[in-house]
Amino acid sequence: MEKQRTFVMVKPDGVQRGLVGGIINRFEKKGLKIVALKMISVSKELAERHYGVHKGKSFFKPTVKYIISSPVVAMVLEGYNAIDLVRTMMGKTNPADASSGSIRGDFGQFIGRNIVHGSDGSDTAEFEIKLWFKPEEISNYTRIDEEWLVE
Ligand code: IDP
Ligand code: MG
Repeated sequence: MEKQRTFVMVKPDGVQRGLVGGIINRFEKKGLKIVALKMISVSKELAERHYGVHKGKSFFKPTVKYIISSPVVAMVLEGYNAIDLVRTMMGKTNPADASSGSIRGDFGQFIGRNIVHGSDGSDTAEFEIKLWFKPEEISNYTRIDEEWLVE
């Protein structure tokens, strides 16, 4: 398994519904390491760049409006297979189709209020980490439980 970094965001509905701690706790308990973390009120420009691949689609404008509607909590998580692992833990895009036990499956009901974002591949992760964080906002450190996490 490859060590990776991925960009994760608790979206405005997650912040407003008091789900930030519970969501971060799931990732921490799984063994993912937080290497960057901040709350941001997102500008329209940043939201449009983040969702740039969806420009022109019917949900682009409403999604940008959603992301800028209230602060978000942005983070970089590190771990083995972190990109796919976070996607699995988030569940399918539409919470109505997401499995119970996943974040979207447990906490959401509507596709346009799906609580959490995670990068969908290594190129996307690199792009999104650079877009949301300055290099000095990312910490390189060893967690004391790392040797007990890995086989
Ligand atoms: P993902 O977040 O699971 O990667 P994408 O297909 O990349 O899903 O869509 C990005 C985001 O746009 C979704 O998380 C959701 O917030 C929003 N979105 C996608 N499709 C729809 C839709 O059909 N209606 C409303 N919002 C949507
Ligand atoms: Mg996506």
